[in-house]
Amino acid sequence: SNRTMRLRFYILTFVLHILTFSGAAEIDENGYIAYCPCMGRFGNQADHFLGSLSFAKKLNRTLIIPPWIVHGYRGYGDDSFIPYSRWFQVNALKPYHRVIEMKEFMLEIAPSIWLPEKRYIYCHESTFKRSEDKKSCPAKSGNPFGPFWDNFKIDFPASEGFPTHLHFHSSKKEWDSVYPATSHPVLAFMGAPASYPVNEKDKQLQRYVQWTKDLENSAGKLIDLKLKKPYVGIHFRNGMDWKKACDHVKNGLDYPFMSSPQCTGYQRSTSKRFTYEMCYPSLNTVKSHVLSLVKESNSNSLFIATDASSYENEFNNMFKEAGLDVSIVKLENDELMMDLALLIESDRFIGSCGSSVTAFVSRKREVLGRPNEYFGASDKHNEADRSEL
Ligand SMILES: Nc1nc2c(ncn2[C@@H]2O[C@H](COP(=O)(O)OP(=O)(O)OP(=O)(O)O)[C@@H](O)[C@H]2O)c(=O)[nH]1
Ligand SMILES: *[C@@H]1O[C@H](CO)[C@@H](O)[C@H](O)[C@H]1NC(C)=O
Repeated sequence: SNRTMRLRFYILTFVLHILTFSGAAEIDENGYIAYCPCMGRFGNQADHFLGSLSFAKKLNRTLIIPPWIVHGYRGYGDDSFIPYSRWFQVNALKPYHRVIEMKEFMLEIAPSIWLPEKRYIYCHESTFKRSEDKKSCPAKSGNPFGPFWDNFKIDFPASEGFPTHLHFHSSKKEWDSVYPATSHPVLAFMGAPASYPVNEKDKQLQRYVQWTKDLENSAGKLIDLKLKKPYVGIHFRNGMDWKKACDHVKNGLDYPFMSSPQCTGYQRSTSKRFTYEMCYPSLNTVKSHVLSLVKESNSNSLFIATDASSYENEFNNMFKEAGLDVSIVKLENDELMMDLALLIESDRFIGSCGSSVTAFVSRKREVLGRPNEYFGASDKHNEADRSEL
């Protein structure tokens, strides 16, 4: 009947529509880069992401964007791999380079160019000795290595040990001569093809890391609701793990320690010494710095983000003694993304030299032309009197 004909026609058009538009994932003849963000928590993974993006651009291969690995209390369950697009816009990366999220790659591209039996994992030959059979990359041994690839049902039947002369700093030409895209369409690495902390030249790539509209809107609403502008944002680390890490710096260091180059400088010849006060500033140093910045910027609120104690009472007392009416805001729930967003939006910012969470904030502020300061890094606020702790 006429009706069935029409229905058939609609179904056919619908199917054609799907075929034409869902097949948006075109195959990149130049190949792909995949990696596990297997080192550290969010801040470290963000440093590695920028470096990997830069590496993919150098090789002119599409970067397969891995999910963030969230180290929750429940181990590595399904909710431990957060797609990049949950928090950030994938499209905002595209003006810089070609990218595809890992889930999409596995669904749309892998079936044509990365069949299960062709999934090689690439690592330095010297890494082989860490594997059980001494001739493969131990890509899936331990956490989060195994669970990460398992989450995408990826196994590696074979390993490619790359020669010692080849490393992440090698040129495109060198990489292409060892691994041409035609025979090696997907270079999958055990860890990020990048360094931590991120190279100085790649810091500016943070401009392409943009919140989703949803997250940006929520942050905006929260600022309108809770903060009185202008406001100072501070980030400090004072959990036990941080204190322990800083014990390695008791007497200061002349080489990079975690994210220290963000405040000591990247050039070895001109960089400042990384002191214990920069790593684990005393409460007095923190208070003195905050007070003077709040005064200097006529701020009405102080936003505090931290992994442990916020010293809210101490700050309240300090402002009261100084005769200042400054409201103190911190988020009650453990909301790292919202903390980051509110720190980025703050009028003035003081962070922790060694922290990669601070580094995420300060890089973004830098490309936005906003000022950054660091606890313990400016002599005028250092009051290394630790009696209050
Ligand atoms: N909610 C919240 N969590 C934080 C904050 N600062 C640190 N954290 C937590 O602590 C983790 C810090 O680990 P990283 O992201 O690796 O950053 P890092 O400061 O370099 O610390 P390390 O891992 O110890 O080197 C984050 O992933 C958060 O879980 C904060 O201001 N707010
Ligand atoms: C990189 O790849 C793109 C897409 O295939 C191509 O248009 C471009 O010319 C390549 N650039 C270089 C420098 O090879």
